[in-house]
Amino acid sequence: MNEPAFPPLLIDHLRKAVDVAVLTGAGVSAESGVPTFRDAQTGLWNRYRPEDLATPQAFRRDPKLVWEWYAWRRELVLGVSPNPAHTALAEMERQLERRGRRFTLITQNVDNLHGKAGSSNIIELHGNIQRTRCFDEGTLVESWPDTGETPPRCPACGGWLRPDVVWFGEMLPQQALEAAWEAARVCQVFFSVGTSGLVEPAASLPVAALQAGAIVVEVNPAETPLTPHAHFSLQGPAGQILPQLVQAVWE
Ligand code: BV8
Repeated sequence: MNEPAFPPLLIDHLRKAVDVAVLTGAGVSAESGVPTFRDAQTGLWNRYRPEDLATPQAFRRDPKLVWEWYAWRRELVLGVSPNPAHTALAEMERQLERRGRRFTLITQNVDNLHGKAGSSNIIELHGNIQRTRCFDEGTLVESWPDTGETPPRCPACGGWLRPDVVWFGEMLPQQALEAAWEAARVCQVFFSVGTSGLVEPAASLPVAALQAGAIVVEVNPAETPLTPHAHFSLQGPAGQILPQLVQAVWE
């Protein structure tokens, strides 16, 4: 007889769960062809570390370089599609909601691929690369005149425009962070998918779930600081594991 693909206890927890929360990181978009942060940055950008570019200091020091890095990433993610990991998470949400259960997707990613895949209850902890805001006023800006300047200028105040993402050393959006803590505290099952668990405060969400008594499931081909604490560690690519898990539990 074939080994069950998943521990029956995990399947049982998921079938009984009223609230399920998922935290995703760059690994969930890896199979869409989006480089993760821990991979060497491909092409033009392999001589910079993200931590050295994704900061307000880097932007003030060289706004053109930082704007161009994000423009390159924006183009890259516009050209890729959600992979089976994204679609499985959207399906998990549908399966739970049709049973009157609750599903919350908390993402560190700024690539908009969960939204493209059909997920709806998404908490964007670190913003979204498809949105642009004024560096000085903080207001979202949908369009701006092409003056040939890089970065472009805010039409309202003339200040620089920047991507609507959270940089290192910047506070996370308060409402998003509070909703994420709440989801981690109330859920019965918490997934950590495709994240190295090195960036705070996102990395503390699975710990908060553990402390609140949730079953924690990690989906990652590699070990992370969370692995020894997770109840279930599903080692492999999310694009393979998640569709199989959704099928085993709900179909
Ligand atoms: C904050 C948006 C309060 C932008 C990102 C000292 C000074 C100042 C701050 C700090 C400090 N020490 C610590 C901090 C806090 C700091 C921090 O955590 N630093 C780290 C480096 C130690 N955090 C912050 O600054 C946060 N703000 O704390 O505010 C404050 C304010 C002032 C001063 C102090 C505190 C803001 C953090 C948000 C930064 N913005 N992104 C952008 O995208 O450009 S972070 C960015 O990097 C991502 O969003 C994500 O969070 C992180 C990358 O992590 P992962 O997503 O996990 O990706 P990674 O590549 O690391 O791992 C991929 C994983 O996938 C791997 O495990 C791999 O095995 C796996 N994988 C690969 N393939 C697959 C797979 N898994 C499944 N399937 C596959 N196929």
